[in-house]
Amino acid sequence: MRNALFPSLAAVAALTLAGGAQAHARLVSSDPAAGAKVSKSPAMIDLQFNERLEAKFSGFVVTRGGTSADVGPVSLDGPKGLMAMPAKALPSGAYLLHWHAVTADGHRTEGDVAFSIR
Ligand SMILES: [Cu+2]
Repeated sequence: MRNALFPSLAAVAALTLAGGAQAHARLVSSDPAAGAKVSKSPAMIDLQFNERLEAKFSGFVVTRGGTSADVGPVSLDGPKGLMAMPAKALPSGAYLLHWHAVTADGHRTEGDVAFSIR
């Protein structure tokens, strides 16, 4: 019994680890970049990931001082990217972008990008 059970559990664990590590979306780059101090409101906000995204379940919100900024709607920018335009020029200040991304395996990751406009 023990001999039969052990290999199958090990196989499941190995598959789970391998699949998860390969398929989780990780942020590769953003525009504005994390920590950037840009001189004027960006015309477009763009994020690029290492994996293909599920459009329906991926997106981001932008806030300034805890209040949501008028950015969006968010759409795909290629299979691995998300983009959105501010409805109008964003005022000076510190912004926090919070993204969430779901890949084909259904795994969800999320993170933040802080930037500021001078
Ligand atoms: Cu995954």
